Amino acid sequence: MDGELFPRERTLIAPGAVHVPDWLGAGRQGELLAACRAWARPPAGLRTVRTPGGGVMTARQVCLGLHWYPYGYARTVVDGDGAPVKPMPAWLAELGREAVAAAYGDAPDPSDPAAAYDIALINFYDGDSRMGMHRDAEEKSAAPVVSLSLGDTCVFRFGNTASRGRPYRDVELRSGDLFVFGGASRLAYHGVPKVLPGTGPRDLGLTGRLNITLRVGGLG
Ligand SMILES: O=C(O)CCC(=O)C(=O)O
Repeated sequence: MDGELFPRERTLIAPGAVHVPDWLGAGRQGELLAACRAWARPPAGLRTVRTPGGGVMTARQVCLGLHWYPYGYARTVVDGDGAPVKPMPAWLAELGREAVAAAYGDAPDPSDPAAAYDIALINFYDGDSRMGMHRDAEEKSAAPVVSLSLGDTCVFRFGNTASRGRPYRDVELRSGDLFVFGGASRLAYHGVPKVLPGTGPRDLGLTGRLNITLRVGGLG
């Protein structure tokens, strides 16, 4: 947001969980948004996700590298049009590596330094979309999850590894913010209880919110 009295600070939210405000500049956000628009097109484009229990996720999703569905990974959109998942671009994998370095700074992630980011989940929130508390537990790698936000601000709820309930912390994620969670927090429950409509940067040209999470699958 323009006109902030004090710059927002990089903050350790929980052990291994770091919020880096304004990590992506306006130019980088615009490039990512253009890429998301291309990825969202069919085949293997943006889809509505249904859970085995009959639930429907209000945030729509598109995947790169490997296709996530509740609750596993596949090479094709097994719960959609059946098309092969789009590839994970090398530049996006590199952005994941840079994000981890930015978040952890002088204390590099010890989980798997050679791990390459090979999966992206892109979530699109419009209207009243939100995401319930869940863990990212289908990966076989302990490498940190990298989360990038574009567009409208959201309340990101970051909890504990034992349950969906308290203790948790609510963090405001704005366009360009980075959030990385690894180490002791890699399997923490997290979710998005609220998106604040109309709060994104006007120049970006996005109505709603996009979140890009980068993960290391370790799935061979
Ligand atoms: O939209 C977000 O910030 C969170 C997304 C998320 O939790 C996920 O993709 O697993």
